[in-house]
Amino acid sequence: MTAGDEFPERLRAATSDAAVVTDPDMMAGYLTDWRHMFTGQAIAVLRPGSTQEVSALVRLCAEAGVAIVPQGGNTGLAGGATPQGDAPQVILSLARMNNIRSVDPVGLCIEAEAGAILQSVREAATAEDRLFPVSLAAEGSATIGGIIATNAGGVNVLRYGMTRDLVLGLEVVLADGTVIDALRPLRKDNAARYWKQLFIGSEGALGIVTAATLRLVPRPLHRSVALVSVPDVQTALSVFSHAQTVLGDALTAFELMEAAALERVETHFNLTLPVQSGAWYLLIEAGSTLSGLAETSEAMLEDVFEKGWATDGVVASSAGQADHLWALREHITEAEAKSGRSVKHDVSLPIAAFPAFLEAFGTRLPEVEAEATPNVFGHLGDGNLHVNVLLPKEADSTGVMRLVHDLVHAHGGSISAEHGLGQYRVAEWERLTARAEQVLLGRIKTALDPQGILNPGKGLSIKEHKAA
Ligand code: FAD
Ligand code: 2HG
Ligand code: ZN
Repeated sequence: MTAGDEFPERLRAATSDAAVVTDPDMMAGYLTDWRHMFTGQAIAVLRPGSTQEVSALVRLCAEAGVAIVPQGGNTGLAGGATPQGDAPQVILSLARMNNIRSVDPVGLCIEAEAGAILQSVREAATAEDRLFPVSLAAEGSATIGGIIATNAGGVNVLRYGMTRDLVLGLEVVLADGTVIDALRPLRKDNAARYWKQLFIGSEGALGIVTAATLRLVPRPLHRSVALVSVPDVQTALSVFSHAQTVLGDALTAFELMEAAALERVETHFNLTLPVQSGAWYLLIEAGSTLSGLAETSEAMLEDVFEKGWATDGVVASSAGQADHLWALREHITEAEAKSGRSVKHDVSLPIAAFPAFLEAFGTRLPEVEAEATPNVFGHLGDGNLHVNVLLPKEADSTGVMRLVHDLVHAHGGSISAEHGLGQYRVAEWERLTARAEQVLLGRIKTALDPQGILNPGKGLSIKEHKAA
């Protein structure tokens, strides 16, 4: 991997010493992903302090034909922020660009730089009695640029949509270094056509997000959180349907977890499950600015018990208890990581298809890998479950992944609901995505990044997808 020994010096000369890291020890943490599945190589880690520096660095990389791997908090679960292959490349970390520039509680928006930590943005909104709704277990490290580049979901999609639905304005640096500044906080802007949407969810393969104007919502003052156990997923869907009927727009989260997933949390963390005797558990949250929520939520849960759907349950009676119930849910990913090797499947399906899908999965998994252990949980209300599988060290993961993705395909679903393709799912995406769709995306890629220097080897940047 080389672009000439003097290349880092040229980058430094155009920016500053702080913006170009070449010390191997300082670079190490940027070269491996959160799951420790992928490790790549890079000439340098670039840490620009401003949009102008990002532009200058990208321009020099484009001239030298050096590929750029954008990186935010490095919490992605698909290896998208880790260099792939032998081509000369640099990591471009947005970490130093972490200012929250303004919060407008009347216009309901917040402007932040790409490296701003999601949790800080949520706290800045709360300080003005507003809510930035994207919430996920990695929010203490994930960045605004990262959630935009992955179109992150999280636990509030049911009510507020995915990150895409919350971006009003964007500032982006294109593959040739051009800066597009469109941080306008407008809710209605047909003059901008649709270009912003191209960058959201494109995993750093079309441009580098340097700042964004995000939509805020009024902060629900009343909150109700319950954990209930149900015997099966079909029953979970009955509870979901009833919760929607009774709570309507107030329903903000409807999460499903299998018992074994929570048992792993209890094993690895000091957290105790306050509900017993379920094969599956539901974490249900409702929020409202209006009073009367607690009564409505309790009435809904009483119905659920009367109908015989729930076997046990608890309603949080304090903010601390609510946080405890959420902690059980939010520690599943880390408990899985502590349990050994796993194959992750980030599946979305038409929601009614889940019972049949999971039954087929349960029957066929042992046929493919006798030692496999499922770890299923996720955002049932969004039609998105993480159908993860724990495997012994030596077992072959390809057959398991193919089984799950073939079932997803057969049930009309998607193999990446919220985590993205990264380098983890590219081959499967190519296998299962219609050629015409791949060529369409190749044309967009070629138009925006003709040299193919933005995040090669991840999703959109695959050479074969370039239009002939
Ligand atoms: P990174 O990991 O650094 O990068 C992710 C991708 O975005 C890469 O392709 C990278 O090249 C690109 N990128 C990063 N910054 C920029 C930029 N400024 N411009 C252009 N491209 C950029 N995800 C969910 O959707 N829902 C969840 O509920 C969820 N829960 C999680 C829980 C845990 C414990 C962990 C570890 C991860 C979870 N994730 C979840 C995945 C991850 O947190 C999200 O994908 C997050 O959006 C990544 O943000 P990041 O700043 O860490 O991005
Ligand atoms: C969640 O829903 C995240 O907690 C992570 O999307 C899922 O670990 C996973 O596979
Ligand atoms: Zn998730």
